[in-house]
Amino acid sequence: MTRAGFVGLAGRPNVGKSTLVNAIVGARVAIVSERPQTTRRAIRGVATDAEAGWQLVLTDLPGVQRPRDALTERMQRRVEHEIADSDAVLFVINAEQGVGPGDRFIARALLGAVSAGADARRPPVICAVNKTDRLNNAETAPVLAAVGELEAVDEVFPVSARTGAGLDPLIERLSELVPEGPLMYPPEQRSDQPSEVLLAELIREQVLHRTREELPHAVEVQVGEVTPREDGLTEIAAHVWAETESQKAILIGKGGRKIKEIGVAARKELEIELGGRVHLDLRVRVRPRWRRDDALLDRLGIE
Ligand SMILES: Nc1nc2c(ncn2[C@@H]2O[C@H](COP(=O)(O)OP(=O)(O)OP(=O)(O)O)[C@@H](O)[C@H]2O)c(=O)[nH]1
Ligand SMILES: [Mg+2]
Repeated sequence: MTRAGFVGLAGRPNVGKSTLVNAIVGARVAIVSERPQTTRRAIRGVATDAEAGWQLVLTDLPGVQRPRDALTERMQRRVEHEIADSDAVLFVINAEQGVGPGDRFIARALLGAVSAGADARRPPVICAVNKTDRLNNAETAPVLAAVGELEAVDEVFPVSARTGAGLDPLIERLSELVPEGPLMYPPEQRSDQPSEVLLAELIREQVLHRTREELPHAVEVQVGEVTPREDGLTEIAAHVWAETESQKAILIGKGGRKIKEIGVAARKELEIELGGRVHLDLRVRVRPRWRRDDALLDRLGIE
């Protein structure tokens, strides 16, 4: 009999949840950046060991924070739902920063969410103490001890999503925690995202790497036409939205330099993803207050 189930990610922004999901899945399903609040949508990453007979469906989620607008409110609601419906929770903490008030807040929320389920079933909370590559063993030990003190946490695993250290025992444990049942996705599938969403996210990742201050949060990318040509080149048209004219001007840059730089970098990533040459047409548009526009968030698939 195979085992298969859902693992919901929880943790403050920027602790490395998406990096960890990519590392466990073994493919890039979620974008990663040094900016907090990179992840906006719940993304399922699928890790399968067909030989051992298990499948983990990892739900990468936005970092938990105080909601500020329709976008962050949706992000928060989604997190609570996903966590309550999981077979196990993977709670990620940044080893470098140790256990802080934000982590305690999430730990309390997890205790509430996991015991408030209709059948009062409590999914186990496994804590990954991430970024251990930044610390030595003597520095890591007190963090592990502090995490062990959290009431919500059942088990603790020190890991580095970046180097892969500590991942095998964590994955093995998670595979034991999901229930017996048939695999939910074909073994070769890595994610449930529609292709245009992943492509748009790869473009947004390059915007995040190349902009500062309020811009990373104000930008959204939508991929429109994707046209494979006979000669093997794929034409991709995408809109990059900013919220104000001044943000638009920064995105475009002097003489169009900034958007060109973003376009060149994004094209390379899209070519890796699609395994062929890409022509990318990026248009910058202003869309005032898109983060507060419920109808638009629906269309963008941010539920
Ligand atoms: N040194 C080190 N850096 C890491 C590790 N894991 C993630 N990072 C870095 O931490 C930053 C945040 O990583 P993300 O995976 O985007 O974090 P997240 O928790 O998904 O963030 P949000 O989506 O904003 O909630 C990036 O710059 C990563 O490269 C790790 O194990 N070691
Ligand atoms: Mg993320």
